Amino acid sequence: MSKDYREMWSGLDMNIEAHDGLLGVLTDAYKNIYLSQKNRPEGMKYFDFVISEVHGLRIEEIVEAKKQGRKIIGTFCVYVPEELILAVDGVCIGLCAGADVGSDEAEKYIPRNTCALIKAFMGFKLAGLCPYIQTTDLIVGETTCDGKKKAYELFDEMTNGKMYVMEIPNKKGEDGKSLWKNEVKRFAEKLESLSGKRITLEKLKEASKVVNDKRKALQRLSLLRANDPSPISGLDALLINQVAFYDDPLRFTAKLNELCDELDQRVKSGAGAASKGSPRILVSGSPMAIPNWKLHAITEGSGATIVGEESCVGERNFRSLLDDDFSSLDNAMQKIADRYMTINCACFTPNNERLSDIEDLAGRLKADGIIHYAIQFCTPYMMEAYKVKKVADDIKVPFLRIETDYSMEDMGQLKTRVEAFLEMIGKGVRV
Ligand code: BJ8
Repeated sequence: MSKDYREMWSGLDMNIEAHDGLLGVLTDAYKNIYLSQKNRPEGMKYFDFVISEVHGLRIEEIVEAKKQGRKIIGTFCVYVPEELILAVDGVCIGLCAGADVGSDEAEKYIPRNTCALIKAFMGFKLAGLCPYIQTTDLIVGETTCDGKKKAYELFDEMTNGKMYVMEIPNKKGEDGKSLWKNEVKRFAEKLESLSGKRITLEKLKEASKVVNDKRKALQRLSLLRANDPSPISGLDALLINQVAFYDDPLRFTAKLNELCDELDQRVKSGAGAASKGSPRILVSGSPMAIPNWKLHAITEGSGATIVGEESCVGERNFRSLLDDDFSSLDNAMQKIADRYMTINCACFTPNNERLSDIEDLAGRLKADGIIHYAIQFCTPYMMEAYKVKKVADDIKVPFLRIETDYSMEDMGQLKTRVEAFLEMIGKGVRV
């Protein structure tokens, strides 16, 4: 970190000693997993810097924004419309956590067999380790999986009433869509009353451009990964997708486009993260919040390249743009509601669109294998793995199903399974 931020963290009521310990562990993990990679693009230096300052400079910026009267809105789901937050000049921050921290504390409130993502966001709060949660004015939850829904009730207590929950339907029929449009409007009103600012058509158009530009840059990165060799490792691409939830959106988009310019050149010269012809893997399933790099580290450490993530920290976040040609505010709310309904989360039933997405993506990225990743106890994605396997069988792409948590205990076992899978792909054996 560029300077000592302890005073700022104390002001945010964090546990400084435990936080120092966490930063030490994360710095070592980052060195081992990220900085040891070979042939990284120069443009990754920016993202390395962002990570080195993820609890430092970025928090300082957010604290400053707060002093200027901007509202800080924390979210846990890509269903929460970022455009609305930006339209009231708010700062939108993803709060999902990807490290096994504070689980013991979390388990005093929630069952042991809760998914690691939920345990982690609670654990980070209870252990006083997340400066983002501490800066928020509002934390937006959603009625997606049962674990999250019930956890938000407890999180509301833990954060002294900061929670606001959007109702997301379970089905995408006409009733569900109309419920969702009302929820989008209700959220817009909530943001207006919180910030004291009106959402005008002009503001919404500006905000939509910012978010669409970010999505376009992420789409550009995704398309570049379709090359053989991919000009960037899956680990680096995953990191960029994770940083997309924290960084200032304008700066993020500019830096990502700069990186993509460099990747264009790498494609022309045939430079890649791994050698041409190495196995290309599509990962599909539960989201991987920062610093959950486990599966990518194992898979790429075994000689494959991860070329895409059918995940909310990945394609589901940026796949569709918002049609921002609004004719009125009501029309804008409709278009926002429609755009978010195109996200194909396993919390919906049925969710066959996700299967088509996976088929399309596997084809476009020329995937040699699909690894289905579910966080242990994430029932929606664990259940859908069966149907995803059927798709993989239909398109004759080898399939591996993995369920794991954030601990490192099963690293050896996972590595053995992934290596065996890659070996089979290499031999052309169906699994
Ligand atoms: S749109 S995937 S971001 S809900 S891993 S907490 S599902 S038990 S995160 Fe998600 Fe929105 Fe859907 Fe995407 Fe529950 Fe599963 Fe845990 Fe999960």
